[in-house]
Amino acid sequence: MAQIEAVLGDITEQRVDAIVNAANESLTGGGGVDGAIHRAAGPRLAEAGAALAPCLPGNAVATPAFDLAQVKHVIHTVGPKWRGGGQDEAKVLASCYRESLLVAEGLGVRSIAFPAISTGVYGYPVAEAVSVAAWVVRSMAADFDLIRLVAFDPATHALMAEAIEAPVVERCETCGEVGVPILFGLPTPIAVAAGEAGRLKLAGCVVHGDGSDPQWECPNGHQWTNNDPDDPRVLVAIAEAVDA
Ligand code: AR6
Repeated sequence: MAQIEAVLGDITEQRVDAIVNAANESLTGGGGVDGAIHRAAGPRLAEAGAALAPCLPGNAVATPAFDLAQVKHVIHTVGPKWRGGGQDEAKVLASCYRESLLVAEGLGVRSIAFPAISTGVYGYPVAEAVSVAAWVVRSMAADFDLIRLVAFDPATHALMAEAIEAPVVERCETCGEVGVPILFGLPTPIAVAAGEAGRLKLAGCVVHGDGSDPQWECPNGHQWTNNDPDDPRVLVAIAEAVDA
């Protein structure tokens, strides 16, 4: 299970296997953190990026880190532009973190640092953005040694520190009680113990996988789903229930 931390600093100064770049679709550089990474990595980064472009919002691709000697890989992802929140911005942003971690995993990366994707030029409200970031990295922490969220200003840093510690609280819409996550499939002995202790609900092996499966159950037996089969909060809740 990775250590997850929030630090205040410059992403180009992190000593990790991979850093993530908040890029644009051209992958040839830009302003903000993208500009800083391209300046530090040198002109070969833009050449390597151009060969892989375009990278659509929510996707991620890797290049070498070139002149950034303390880092092996730069993983480029393109965040969503904020358009008020009704254009699937949260899903695209979650995808940026998920896809970057999947690319990293494929490269054998054990430690990785992320900037606050989309919170600069792309205008995503910082509190909401770092909350999405924290849920996704927490849901995928098992595959890494270190996941670091790097803030460039103290306010973002404070929000990141809060988000990585935030408890999962999911309330039943029917009765208001706090729900526990539902785990499908054959449970491990530890999951059976967590189920017996009431920290999660064990369900059967019949899964539809189309978003209709319930994800939460309250003490009064109400079950519900938020219609997002990839909701990282469910995965975090299950991991924490089993780990407790
Ligand atoms: N280290 C860590 N974080 C940084 C650094 C740094 N050196 N510099 C800036 N930040 P932004 P976006 C923070 O605008 O919103 C580019 O032009 C910054 O304070 O870099 O995803 C691309 O080419 C903010 O919190 O990225 C795209 O066109 C965060 O990084 C567009 O901007 C993200 O700000 C992408 O916009």
